[in-house]
Amino acid sequence: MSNKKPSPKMGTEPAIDKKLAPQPENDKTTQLAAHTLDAAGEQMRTNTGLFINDDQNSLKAGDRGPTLLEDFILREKITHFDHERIPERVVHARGSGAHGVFKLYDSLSPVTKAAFLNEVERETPVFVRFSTVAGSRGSTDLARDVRGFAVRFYTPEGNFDLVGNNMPVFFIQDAIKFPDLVHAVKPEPDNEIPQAASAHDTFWDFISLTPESAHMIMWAMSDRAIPRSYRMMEGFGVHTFRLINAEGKASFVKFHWKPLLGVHAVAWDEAQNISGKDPDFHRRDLWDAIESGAFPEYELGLQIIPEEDEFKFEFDLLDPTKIVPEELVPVQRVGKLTLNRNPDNFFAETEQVAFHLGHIVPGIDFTNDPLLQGRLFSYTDTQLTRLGGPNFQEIPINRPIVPVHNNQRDGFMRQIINKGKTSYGPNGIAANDPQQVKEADGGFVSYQERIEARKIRARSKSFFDHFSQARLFFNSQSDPEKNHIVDALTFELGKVKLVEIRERMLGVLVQIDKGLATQVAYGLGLHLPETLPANGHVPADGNPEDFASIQVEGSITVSPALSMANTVKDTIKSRKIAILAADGADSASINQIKAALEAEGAVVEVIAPKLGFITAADDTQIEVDQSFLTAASVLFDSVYVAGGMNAVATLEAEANAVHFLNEAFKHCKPIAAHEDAMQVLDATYFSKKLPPDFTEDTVLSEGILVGKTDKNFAELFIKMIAQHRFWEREKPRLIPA
Ligand code: HDE
Repeated sequence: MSNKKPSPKMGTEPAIDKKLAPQPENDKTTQLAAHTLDAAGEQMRTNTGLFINDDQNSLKAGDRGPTLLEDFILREKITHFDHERIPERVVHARGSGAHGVFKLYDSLSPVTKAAFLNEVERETPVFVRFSTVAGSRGSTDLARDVRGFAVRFYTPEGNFDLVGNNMPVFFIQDAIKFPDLVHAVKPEPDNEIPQAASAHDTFWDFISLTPESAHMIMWAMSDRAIPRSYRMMEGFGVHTFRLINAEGKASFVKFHWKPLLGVHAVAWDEAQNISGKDPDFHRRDLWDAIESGAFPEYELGLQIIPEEDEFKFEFDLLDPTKIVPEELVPVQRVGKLTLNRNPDNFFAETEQVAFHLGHIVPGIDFTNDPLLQGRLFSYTDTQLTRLGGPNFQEIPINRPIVPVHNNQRDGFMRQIINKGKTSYGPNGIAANDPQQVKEADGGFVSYQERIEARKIRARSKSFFDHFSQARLFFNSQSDPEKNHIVDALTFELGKVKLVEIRERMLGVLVQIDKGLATQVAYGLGLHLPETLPANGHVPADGNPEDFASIQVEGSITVSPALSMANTVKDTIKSRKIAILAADGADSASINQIKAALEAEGAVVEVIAPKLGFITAADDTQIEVDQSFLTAASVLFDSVYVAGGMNAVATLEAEANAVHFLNEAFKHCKPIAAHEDAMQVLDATYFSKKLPPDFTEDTVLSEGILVGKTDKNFAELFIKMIAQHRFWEREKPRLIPA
């Protein structure tokens, strides 16, 4: 294999920024380089190393005759092609990966002995895969869905995988229900419809009979399920884990990832549009950001709970349908993850990476969360089918950065050549090598939890409060966020064909919030039901009353940390802004606004009726990035309309430009225009809703700015973009979906 360092290459699609950022190396990427090939300047060979003279014509008996079986070059090429596909992941099939590094702020040795959480000077290599859950590999990125947020740390003590989601709770409390949940959400088995969507009968049938899903349903129907970017979503380990320090003292822990760009979403109508305009939207966004040097950053957050506080809360720490509100246990930010390198090869890295929440290191351990316990079995098991056998840990992306010695041998596609006669222990022939490792020297020892129990199939009564945190989540949302939840539920249940499922679901919602249930019922043309749905986890010989949901008085009723309205809104870094222009545009103001936005790290594209260049009023040439045909407002965060008499006349008459603005308004995006461009805004449907003036107050509440493009204008525009969206605009419910 060649050791040539692969040079980062641009994708075939235009990148956000044409300058390539340096793609840093770390211990893992250096290890991968030994397995990486670059064909630049090389000659073609068969897999056995033979130089190939003709790769374009098969071997025939005469140029019009039959192809000969003898043609081993043809056979090799076709055979390899025939077997290129592997099964996609049974869930989380659609995903995107990136390399990066994790740096700790301060040693966490008081709570954990994990080396990568103790040594401040260490840069731990990381590989991350973001994903949707329900869709196939080729499905849209913008489905309403949970996002996977799987992080592998290549530590000196082996791989630690934090296989989380962008929502802190889950639909079910026990792993035994996972196949049911996934069968219900996946396309229906008779006709394989719908793809990457939960808006269908089987999903809501299951959910309406599974009240433990109520809290997760609130998250899944919120805007968290349609993120603006993988770079703008939180991550959560979901389960309660354990940290263990060098003295053997354990604490409970919840893992969080906090994105430095804040948590932002798109609108549902926008999501549906993006699915058509650019179904790779999130994948492209991540790739382009890393290529251009706008490296995604997240802080690792820990909620640490002393072991003695296990029973201090009104919920059970082992219940994965519950959060520990940040107001009860603050999230301490302990280090930073930076994604700074795109993979060289999607299949070799992103597709073949095999995460497993069972990949832990000394200093981290599990709890008895029954969802967690079932996952411990599933992740290795699924790789045996997906990656074809027990040697998947030898695939370069899966290897730890430390050498592996043990007595496991053989199996399909074994890569390592183990020397010596012994593959067993104890052995005398090889001095009992490889040796077991003492705990004091880093050998892993499971946490010695004391357990005294009877073997029973049951669920703890402490898991039966299904609604108070669902209510906490709903109550903590801003008004626009609440409206979005109502709309999402009305949409999803509106797609359900069986009325009894809709009714049953209203019976769940009414237990969360009567106002919410009433609004959804209105949209569905139904009345709130008198009877509540049965609880799906009653065993065949169980008494339903023993399994009825219980209501617990929560110690807090509102948690500001749960609302995206309270997220970071002080940056426009990597936001995409469209400048609508045409021949005759005012170049000075375009250049000024472009420079001001780019200085803040935004990505600006000029969009015009055709590609090439526009000739500005002063006869200078301005390069066009996209034409109205290929661009779409849903692919941008904000829009500026250029001035210049002729340009404005063209844009006013250009249906695509007016549509661009109408859509940007509908999706609550900041809109700015040169004062000469007022007539373009007059052509939009929102012209009647333009604020009477463009003072700082109206601009920052309405998200529309028209004026002379000077320094003040640019500053205000930047503040507007940092706000992300002006959801209040939807309030009078006048915006069409
Ligand atoms: Fe997973 N999950 N899961 N899951 N999960 C998989 O493993 C499973 C759960 C999560 O980017 C599979 O390698 C069970 C919760 C992510 O490669 C599989 C249960 C959370 C990914 C599997 C859960 C997750 C997976 C499919 C219920 C958030 C993608 C392919 C007990 C904490 C990882 C694979 C990647 C993938 C099983 C529930 C996160 C089948 C049985 C809760 C991010 O093993």
